[in-house]
Amino acid sequence: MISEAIYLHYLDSLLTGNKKQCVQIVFNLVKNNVSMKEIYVQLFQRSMYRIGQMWEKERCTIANEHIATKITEALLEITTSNFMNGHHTDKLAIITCIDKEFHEIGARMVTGFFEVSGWETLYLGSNTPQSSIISLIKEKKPDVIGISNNFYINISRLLKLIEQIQQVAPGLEILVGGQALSGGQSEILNKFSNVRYISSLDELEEYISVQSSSN
Ligand code: B12
Repeated sequence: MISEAIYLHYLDSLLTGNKKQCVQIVFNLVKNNVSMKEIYVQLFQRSMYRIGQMWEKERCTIANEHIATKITEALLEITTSNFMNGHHTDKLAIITCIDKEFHEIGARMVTGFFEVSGWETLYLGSNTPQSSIISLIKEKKPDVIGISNNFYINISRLLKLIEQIQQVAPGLEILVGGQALSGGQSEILNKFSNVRYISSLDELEEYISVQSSSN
């Protein structure tokens, strides 16, 4: 559990662009055996959601948000590397955002969970054209594909991508996450087989643990 004082110190450092202070706060948490999930959710996710609210109310600038995003992305890489433990499975996860989806921090977190569980991962990040995702699936034949969709405008692109994936790789398990489908919207995925909406990192952790122990 990350205390309110640490969170507020981190948020303030993020908003003032004090990367060194942010790094120090995260290093101290890692040293004190705080879990990767707690750092991801209680520090990175919470602060970025807060910055989203502030941005909406014009209580911070786009520049503040961009700086915070860049610091968070750097810290995500550093933090995840700290939790790698040499564990290895032969399973492959491809994690991507859909075409025209620019929010990639959630997808990076999801990749981090697969990485520390020993999976091979291919992380494509934001704004990936549908045709490239399809080619990669055909070439790499992953065990699972994770798709991130945060901006509601992109839901139709998500549905088209799922339809195409199911044509080229009928049995492939598809995980979908992100804020566009939170709050009950994920029901539109019920018509697809092999598609699972994952609403939290707790649920993702559970999924990976079950899959990692199966052949
Ligand atoms: C940073 C940011 C940006 C950055 C993104 C940069 C980057 N490199 O990622 C930039 C500047 C590009 C941006 C652009 C825009 N943004 Co913006 N952005 C944000 C902000 C502040 C933070 C996003 C973030 O990193 N969150 C933290 C991560 C960790 O959370 P997450 O993505 O939800 O991920 C978690 C879960 O959802 C889940 N998950 C996510 N993906 C997946 C995938 C799988 C497979 C699984 C299992 C789980 C999973 O796991 C994660 C961990 O728990 C949010 C505020 C918010 N509430 O998030 C707004 C927000 C997402 N943006 C918003 C908007 C409206 C926009 C713009 C339209 C603004 C504009 N007018 O241009 C554009 C849209 C661009 C586009 N086409 O995508 C809205 C979206 C509303 C909606 N739901 O549609 C938000 C909510 C802001 C708001 N309050 O209105 N944005």
